[in-house]
Amino acid sequence: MTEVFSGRVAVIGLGYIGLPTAVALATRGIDVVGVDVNPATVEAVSRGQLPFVEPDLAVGVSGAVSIGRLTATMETPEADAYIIAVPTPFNDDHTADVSYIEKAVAQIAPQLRGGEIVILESTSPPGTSMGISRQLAELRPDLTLPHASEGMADIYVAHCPERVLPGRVMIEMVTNDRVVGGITRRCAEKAAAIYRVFAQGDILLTDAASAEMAKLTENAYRDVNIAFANELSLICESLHLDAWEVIKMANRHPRVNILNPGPGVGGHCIAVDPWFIVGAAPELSKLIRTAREINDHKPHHVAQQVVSKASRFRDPTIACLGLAFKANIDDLRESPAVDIVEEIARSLPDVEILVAEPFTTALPQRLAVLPNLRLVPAEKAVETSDIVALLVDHDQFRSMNRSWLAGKVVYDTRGIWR
Ligand code: SAJ
Repeated sequence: MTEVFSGRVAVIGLGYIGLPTAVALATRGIDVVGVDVNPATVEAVSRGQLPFVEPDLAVGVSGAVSIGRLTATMETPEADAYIIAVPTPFNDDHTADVSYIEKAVAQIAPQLRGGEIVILESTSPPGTSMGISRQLAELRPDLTLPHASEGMADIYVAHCPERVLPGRVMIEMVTNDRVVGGITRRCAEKAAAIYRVFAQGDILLTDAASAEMAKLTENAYRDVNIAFANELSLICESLHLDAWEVIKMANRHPRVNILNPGPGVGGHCIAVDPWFIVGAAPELSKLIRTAREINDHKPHHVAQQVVSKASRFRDPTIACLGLAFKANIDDLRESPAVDIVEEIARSLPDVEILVAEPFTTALPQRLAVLPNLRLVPAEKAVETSDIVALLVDHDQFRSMNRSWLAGKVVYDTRGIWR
């Protein structure tokens, strides 16, 4: 018979992944304790409120808290299952920083009585789940951990990477297929029983390192595809061709599917995860490394194109439309648009730059310190400017009255006004 979990779950890290996972479980009748180091997050969730913006999540959090299934705390409690969803940033040398995972594991260890499962959801380099099993073995020599046992272990350890797209998290959390990798087969089965509570997609069982590598591969694949598009866009620009037209034509071939060029690749996943593969096999990851370098170079190229267009004017004003890392979200962190605006403003300190971002009311600190930058509504930015740089394909910019652009020098990095 298919195993379905019942018991208490502690979700460590109430961020973009942990909180939706906690809500998905709690709204289906599981007792969930959310754990976070940030007191403001714990307070917000305890009141049934959202610490960040994500469609459909607010109603889920308030519902789960009001029915008493979701609580939040700063202390790791006793539970039957632990889901770790903390950040894995990278260090300056692009190696993964797994210190948040190690801290979470150190806090779980004293709570274990035997029989619990510890699931890593954070995107991590191959071998990280095995590292959790080893760390637990060191901290709890009284327990048998799965890496050290052919037969029954006291504790189960698995990796179940999330693959939800920001902006569609609550839908994709339920409908996406899930990869569940265990240190042993039994670990994978135990973990799958938890995701079966809410997942409607297939649950695919594998080993922990393959699950870790599969997740990194998904984002590296997308990064390489975008790098191909970005390289094409530079080539087309130099040949005075429209890259979007070329890609649109090529994509009509039944086996070609090139993604869109843009101002660079932002966010916390695609621009980060490929480095974990490079870190695991530096000599062999030539294409993956080059793709990262191509995508990382694109914001600089865009900024310098805008700067060179400005040299055609005596006293130009520049409009930069969009700061978010992608369309229709409010997340300005790790955004190529922010890098571009900063580089333009620093390269042209005497030029007024009007920035429009419908999803924010204040410039991020890095930009707020620059005296030649101002945040204004899109219409005003465009109206007052000689040069318009389109950096984010927000719906608001897509549907903008094109007649506003008449007579302006337009640099459309997303190909939405072609
Ligand atoms: N971008 C382009 N051209 C494109 C598509 C995207 O330049 O054709 C840019 C976007 O503007 C953005 C960046 O790439 O700056 C990343 O955006 P995204 O929408 O591709 O991805 P994320 O970072 O929001 O989410 C990704 C997703 N991974 C894949 O689609 C393989 C998501 O499913 C993962 O769960 C998420 O990473 C994650 O958490 O790893």
